[in-house]
Amino acid sequence: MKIRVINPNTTAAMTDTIAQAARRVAGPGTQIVATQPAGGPVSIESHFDEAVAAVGVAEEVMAGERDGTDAYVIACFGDPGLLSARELTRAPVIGIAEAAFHLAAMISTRFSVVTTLGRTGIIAEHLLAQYGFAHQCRRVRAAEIPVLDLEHDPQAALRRIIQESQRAKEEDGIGAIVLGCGGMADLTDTIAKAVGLPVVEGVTAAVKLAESLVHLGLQTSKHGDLDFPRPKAFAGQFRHFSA
Ligand code: 2AL
Repeated sequence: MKIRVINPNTTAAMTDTIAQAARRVAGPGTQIVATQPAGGPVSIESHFDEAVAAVGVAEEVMAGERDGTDAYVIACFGDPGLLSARELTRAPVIGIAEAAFHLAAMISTRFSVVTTLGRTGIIAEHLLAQYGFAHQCRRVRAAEIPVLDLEHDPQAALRRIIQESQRAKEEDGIGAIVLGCGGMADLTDTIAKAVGLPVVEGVTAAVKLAESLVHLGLQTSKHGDLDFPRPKAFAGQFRHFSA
């Protein structure tokens, strides 16, 4: 089975981190194809970044359709372009935030999210409400590190994430931590050991859920709103999306 893991930002080093985490958990029959859009923001830390990145995600799904892809993972914690990606394929498409929330809710009654910057917390809160997990999540916390610090200053970033996770354990009355960034995919075990709580990370969670859906023969429903978009003309820089 071929799973295309899309890093929605354009930082190749982060795509590598995500690819390694995905390959570590993938089953023996699974090929991980890790990609990133040709254009777009180097990191996703705002609603604007997300809006631009969502177009890149759609283009990566279109490329995956020409490449015989069995499932897709959107490896950014805002799940940018998740529903539009689902319209473009029959293959399952899984966002790392939704994957992490589902698994965290299966191993705890309450969890907290530890993400990068405080200003992106609202994105996770919107997703928790949209997906129906608002009640299980006690708090969305921020380590206050820019996303690219995970690549440029990983030791300092790790210290801040562990600090915030420890605070979550002491103050939030939770059973598990959810890591709120694709770039944290390699930190799960270290944080779990340091904090003494189960730590759920979305890239690995999404790969295992994608494998499960493919094994079960479950595909994205084309009955209703997730059907392929109605063919139409697109103008200007989006001409290539025209039917
Ligand atoms: C993210 C993420 O996962 N990748 C990225 O560029 N921005 N979201 C986040 N909350 O840090």
